[in-house]
Amino acid sequence: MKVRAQNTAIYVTQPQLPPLAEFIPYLEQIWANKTLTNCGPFHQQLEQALCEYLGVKHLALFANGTLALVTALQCLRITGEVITTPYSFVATAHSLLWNGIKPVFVDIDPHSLNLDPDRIEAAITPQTTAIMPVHCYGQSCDVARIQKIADSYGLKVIYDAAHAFGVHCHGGSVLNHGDLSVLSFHATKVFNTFEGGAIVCADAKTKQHIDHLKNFGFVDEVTVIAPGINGKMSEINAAFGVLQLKGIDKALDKRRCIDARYRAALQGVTGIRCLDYGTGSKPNHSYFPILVGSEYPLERDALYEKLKDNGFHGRRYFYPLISEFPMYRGLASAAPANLPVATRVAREVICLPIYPDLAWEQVDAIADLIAHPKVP
Ligand code: T4K
Repeated sequence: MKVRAQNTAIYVTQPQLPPLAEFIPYLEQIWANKTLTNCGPFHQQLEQALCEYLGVKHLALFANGTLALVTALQCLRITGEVITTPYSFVATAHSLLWNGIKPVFVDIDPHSLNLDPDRIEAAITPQTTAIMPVHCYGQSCDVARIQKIADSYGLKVIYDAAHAFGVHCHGGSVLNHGDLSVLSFHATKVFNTFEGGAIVCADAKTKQHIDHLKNFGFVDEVTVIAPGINGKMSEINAAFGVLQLKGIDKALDKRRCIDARYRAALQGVTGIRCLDYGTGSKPNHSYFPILVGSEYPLERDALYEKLKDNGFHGRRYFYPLISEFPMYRGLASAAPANLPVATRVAREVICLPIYPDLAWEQVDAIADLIAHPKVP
């Protein structure tokens, strides 16, 4: 049976959009008060609402996650070398280069696909000032072990939590670990504000400093304390976020159900591995990665193309590895021999479509194509 997605292609994700009519009153408010940006009422409302929803003390909104990462590094005055993962979106390492910092790539754990704590210490040098792990696919890192290593070497920890909206571990928000955590609210994310991001921090003084840094360094009309950037989120984005937050639990629940349905259908398919979130953590099902091993009858790329031929556009996040891009591949830590697990996983992964509006028939059709590959 050739299973073509009904007329339109199915992509790896699709933004969650409330009915347009529900957004109109928010726009009317913006039009009425004429505050379009620079931390207006919706900006303040969204910061407050997100702190409550996520269970964090302080959160500073940004125009996108990349600017938030760049600013987080500025906030903690990070210099020298930073240990990070090659298995992420390129923005993780780019934020280091934008700050003149040298990324040092460390391999990932084969189960969580996050930075492997067992390998961090060997990469620490006198120039190391921080660790920047990623909660990849919303799977929480081994935050306890990473913190222990950071504490014994006097390093800062900045989590790239772009995928980790609403994720819990050790009984609370994963965003409360490390010195700072950075979220992305891009259109492709679990919670989106079209474009957007945030830095989560634990104290009011740091939050105030971040607020200055995202507004050119201005403290008042005539005082600039640092070479800050324009990282502010506009009122339209913030208003959309306030509205979007109302439907977030429902959206997360649908994702959880899709994840479970894929898992059940793919269980026992030789050569296909689904990521195991383990017990004790609450994931957000932002992605549904499968690893296509050598026992599967098709190569990863053949399966990827087969899905595409049937209208299902998965994505090979994160292939190529960051360390394979031209601006990184010359680093000693970028050598494939230093990153055997990440190198293998990047060649095995396909992220399957997952988003709240994905129909059950599509989930079943995708799983069916994978479970019953017709080998030529
Ligand atoms: N750190 C990590 C670990 C990240 O994953 C990211 C971003 C960042 C930092 C940086 O955060 P931001 O500065 O972006 O806030 C996408 C996103 O652009 C990027 O935000 C995301 N990670 C990355 C993993 O994925 P692309 O180039 O793969 O997106 P694109 O345009 O191909 O979209 C994927 C699919 O989504 C499309 O095939 C169709 C669908 N789509 C996309 C958009 C933009 C829609 O249906 N509507 C849309 O508006 O990078």
